[in-house]
Amino acid sequence: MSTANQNVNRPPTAVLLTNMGGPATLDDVHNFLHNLFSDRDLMQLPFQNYLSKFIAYRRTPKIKEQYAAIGGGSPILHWTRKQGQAMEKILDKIRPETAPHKHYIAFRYVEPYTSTALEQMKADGVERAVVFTQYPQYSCSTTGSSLNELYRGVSEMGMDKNVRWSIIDRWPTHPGFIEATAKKIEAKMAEYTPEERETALIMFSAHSLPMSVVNRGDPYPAEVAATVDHVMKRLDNKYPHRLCWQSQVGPMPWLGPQTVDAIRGLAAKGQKNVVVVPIAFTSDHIETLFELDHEYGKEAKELGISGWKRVDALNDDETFTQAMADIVKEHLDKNEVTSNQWPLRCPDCESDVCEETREFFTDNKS
Ligand code: GF9
Repeated sequence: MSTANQNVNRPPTAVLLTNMGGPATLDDVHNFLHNLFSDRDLMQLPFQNYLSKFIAYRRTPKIKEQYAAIGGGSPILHWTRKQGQAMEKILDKIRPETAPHKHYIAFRYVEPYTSTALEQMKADGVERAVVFTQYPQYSCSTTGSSLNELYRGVSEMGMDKNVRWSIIDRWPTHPGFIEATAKKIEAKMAEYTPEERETALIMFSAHSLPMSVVNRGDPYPAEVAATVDHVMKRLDNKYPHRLCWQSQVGPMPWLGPQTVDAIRGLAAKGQKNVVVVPIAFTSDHIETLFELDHEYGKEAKELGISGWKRVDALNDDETFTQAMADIVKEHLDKNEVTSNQWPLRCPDCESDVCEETREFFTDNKS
């Protein structure tokens, strides 16, 4: 095969999967939290070097208990590797021009850190890299933070000159992602009797944001709503639905309605059958496995929501890994550098890094 032969000595086309990451073991919880509260792209605290240590130290016991309850650690690395391996196999088939494709993983708060991924790419002699955020919807607190960290790492390691970079910065309505999500919902609905299904409603639940971030102009709430709208269209709007926001912490105002309040309100109105859909994360994580299953699931059942069900995360779902490969192929086919949304900073953004990161990933013409 001539195509295969031509590609033997070529360095791989890198597909860099970025996400926040989670503590793989209970011993990793403190470091994970310390890194999270040290992230100045996520939050600015007074005396952050000291306060981040203090907050992490104070919160570690409770978070450790939660991870203990879901099997002793976060499965995100396990699932991301599976997704990456499946994706690269499909990509080699559907896009032989850029084969071989190799996935790398850059987590923001645990190993493999961005610097680790960049070292691996350097060792492999990578010359072309596609950054593929694993958050479907863009938020400055998630994808924004990962890309700022990547920009810093690329500059420090001198990988700005000899690597051609492009980014897939969001994919909230990609048809493959919508299809995979809709299928997971249908599979859950099939567990009801026809009578139960008739009165079921869908509650989409996404991680909330502080209102200060929303009001700065963060695009995440609108992009999550766009995902929800596309999924509901795909389901022919067969069920009533609501979008709710979970996991808020601390005293400041967050985007609502809160998932837990919606559960209480619906229970009070006599709702029995509720299918909750985690919509902003593609693999199992503490917010679904602990918060939705253990905490809210328990409360919902106690309040009379006897038909409480949680839709499975996409994990290694084949429709989804095919969608991942399609997203990268379409990006490469279009010779895209960024989405059209990427260069526009939040109307109220005052971060210098956000400006530099945007310049870097925009000027770097493919
Ligand atoms: C988020 C997804 C996951 C300070 C709290 C003390 C801030 C924050 C988040 C979470 C969005 C989508 C996570 C802050 C400031 N955020 N948590 N943002 N965002 N805590 O901006 Cl999938």
